[in-house]
Amino acid sequence: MQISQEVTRILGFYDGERPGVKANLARMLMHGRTAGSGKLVILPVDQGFEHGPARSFAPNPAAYDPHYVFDLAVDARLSALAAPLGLLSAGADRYAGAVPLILKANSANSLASGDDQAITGTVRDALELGCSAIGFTIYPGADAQYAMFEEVRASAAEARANGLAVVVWAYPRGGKLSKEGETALDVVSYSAHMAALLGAHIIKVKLPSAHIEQPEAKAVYGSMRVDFSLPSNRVAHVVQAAFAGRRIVVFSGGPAKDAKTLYDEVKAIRAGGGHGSIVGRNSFQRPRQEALSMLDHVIRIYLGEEAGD
Ligand code: FBP
Repeated sequence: MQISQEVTRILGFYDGERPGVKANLARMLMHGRTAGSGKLVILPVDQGFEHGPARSFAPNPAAYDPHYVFDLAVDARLSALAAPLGLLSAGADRYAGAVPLILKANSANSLASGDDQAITGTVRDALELGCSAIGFTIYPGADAQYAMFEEVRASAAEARANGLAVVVWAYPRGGKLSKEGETALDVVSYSAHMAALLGAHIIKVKLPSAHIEQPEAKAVYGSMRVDFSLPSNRVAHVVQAAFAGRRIVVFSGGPAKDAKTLYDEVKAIRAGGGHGSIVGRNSFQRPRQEALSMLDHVIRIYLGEEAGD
């Protein structure tokens, strides 16, 4: 297989990285419908941990079955499937080689009161499952953030030493952040930057709003003379915060929404130079055919195949 020019360009951003890590980044970037384009469309299914099974799967009960989500990722020809240990273990053998896997290695749950995480998977687990990458969530702003950073740094070092790429879900919350602040432009870009500083190869954030949370940042943003009312400019700013585009940044789908809203967001991600989407609830909570056609549309937007894009 030839690695496309665009993927070669992106891999060049990871100067000095181990060949195994680069090969695994290439494995995801050269897989599925977006192969070679430099874009990633990933299916994350860790919401059973984060939100509980009923909130996650009751809207489309077929998705309670791990094989269903493997089939969805394979049939939609996505770049990767990201999930916790148990879910991946339930399908990694049967679907070996069918779709790159990302082991989501820490998890929170909605029954807890604080914003903290447990380590729920290891580098050894990821290697045994044949994963391309290992993923961690950090909660910048949370009271437990420093312990989380240290855990991620240690596990990321071990992952890289074993040739695995590292994905960081950067989800600001807790501490002195307001609810609105969790998706504020300054806070999301700050979090993406910290994920890059922690050694993430791929950074996952929520689409930022135009709100600026930190009083100290307001003057700086005001002086930038960029129209941050435009979602694409906000995406471009987050990508800039991730080492001036030298790190892959993908944006989450969020709670289920109508298809047009989702497509408009994807158009903004593409226009702003984002590297793709990680779309969970908006895909597996829809009936299978509807999910496949929605993902097809998302991919066509990224590939520039949609009229008007
Ligand atoms: P969605 O597309 O369903 O938003 O999934 C992306 C994701 O990052 C999941 O991996 C994670 O479980 C979820 O978002 C967390 O969402 P929230 O912060 O709203 O609890």
